[in-house]
This record gives sequence, C-alpha cells and structure tokens, in this order.
Amino acid sequence: MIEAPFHYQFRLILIGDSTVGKSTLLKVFTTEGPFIETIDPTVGVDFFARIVDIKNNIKVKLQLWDTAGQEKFRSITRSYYRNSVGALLLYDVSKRASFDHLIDWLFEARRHIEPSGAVYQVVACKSDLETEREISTEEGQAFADFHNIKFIETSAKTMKNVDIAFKMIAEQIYDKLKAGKFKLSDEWDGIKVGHFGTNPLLSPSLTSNGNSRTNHRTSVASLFMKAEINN
Ligand SMILES: Nc1nc2c(ncn2[C@@H]2O[C@H](COP(=O)(O)OP(=O)(O)OP(=O)(O)O)[C@@H](O)[C@H]2O)c(=O)[nH]1
Ligand SMILES: [Mg+2]
Repeated sequence: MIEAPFHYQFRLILIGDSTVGKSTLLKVFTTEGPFIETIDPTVGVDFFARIVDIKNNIKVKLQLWDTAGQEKFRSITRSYYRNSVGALLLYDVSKRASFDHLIDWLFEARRHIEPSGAVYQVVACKSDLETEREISTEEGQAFADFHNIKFIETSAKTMKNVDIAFKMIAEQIYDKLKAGKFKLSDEWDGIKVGHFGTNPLLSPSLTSNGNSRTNHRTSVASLFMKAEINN
C-alpha cells in the first residue's frame, strides 16, 4: 500500500493514570469509529498513527505512543519517552486522583524526554460525565497555565475536541520547528521530514493537494519485546 504523503512526522506520547481514557481517545481519533465502552487496560505500550492537516496546508503524520497507566508497566513505558517531541498529559474530569497525579506525570516526562524542549499539553478526558465531574474546567486550565502549557477538554464519547486536541499540539510543535527551536537529525525520531521530499520550511511555495489520509494501528508485540530488552 502506498502511504499518503505528509510533510512531517511528529512522535508523541500519551501519559496519565490508568483508565483516564488514553487508548479510547486514540481509537476514536485514528479510526473515527464510534466510542465503544470497554475495559481493556493497555499492556506496556501500543501504537497508533494518523495524518492531520494543520495550518499553512501542512500535513503531519502523528506517531502516537499509547502507554499503560498501571504502575507495573512503568519501566517499559519509560523507555518510550526519549524520542518524543511532544507529550499529552491526560486526566479524567471525574477522578480527582488522576488530576492530582498530573504533576508527577509532568515531572516523569520532563525527566525522561530527551532532548529537552518537547511540547507538553494537558488533555482533560470524559467531559461528557458532567454530573460526576470533580475537576472544573477552570481548575484544569489553571494547572496548565501555571506550567505554561496548553489545555483542552475532550470527550471520546461525544467526540468533543478530539481532533482539535491533536491538531493543537501538532501546531505548537510546528511553530517551534519554524522558529528553529528543534534540530533535526538522523539520530532523533521526534521529528522526521516526510514523503513530500521537500522541507516546506525551506520551500514555502509548496502546497498540499488532495485530502488523503492514512489511519493505521500496529500490533506492538515486537515493540513490547524491544522495550523489555532496552530495560
Ligand atoms: N464516559 C466516558 N467514558 C470514557 C471516555 N473515554 C474512555 N472512557 C472509558 O474509560 C475507561 C478507561 O478507558 P481507557 O481508554 O482504557 O483508559 P486508559 O487511560 O487507556 O487506561 P490504561 O490503558 O490502563 O492506562 C473505559 O471503560 C472507557 O470506555 C469518555 O470520553 N467518556
Ligand atoms: Mg490504555
């Protein structure tokens, strides 16, 4: 299968307590399939991908690493931080503990993501659970403001802000890239120049055409083994 063209590939990692909704958000984002209520905790890490259109007609392939929130997988998931250019920090608006732990997730990511300079974004999940809500929008926003990172509230169930959440972090990374804040190299997987073959930052006249998009999800059995070997 020929892959649809894209200008850049960004590698992102999703972190947060178990059951906040990381895998569900990724499933509805990458398949645009309906929300299905399931209990299926991630084992180690899982991988998703989707091409999104962002500003300036730029197409970005998002490589999305879904980590297990359960403590017992922590040593495996840690090995996936290093090459990321962005991290999404997720909490469940109906679970106070998941919000309280966000600071630990932020420190954990800052400690392990190399090189530094990665973009962080807070994503509040399950905004449809209005009657069970324990964290207000204002409180979530205040946390993000304090740490100087962006905030968005989502629901995988209603699809509220799902696409926007991913485009938002992609645009922040793109803006930093444009501002010369990232140094691309073969040794770093955080940002890769894509199949258009030309760096649009060097060739501003390049515009995208068509509306092609790829969605795919890869089994991670082999990646999982690799993670164990790395540890
Ligand atoms: N009401 C509601 N429930 C959701 C939403 N997103 C996820 N859930 C439910 O929350 C539970 C946990 O979702 P997961 O996506 O498996 O959570 P996770 O963060 O991937 O958990 P780990 O893999 O253990 O780290 C499941 O029962 C989902 O159906 C949402 O937007 N609204
Ligand atoms: Mg999961």
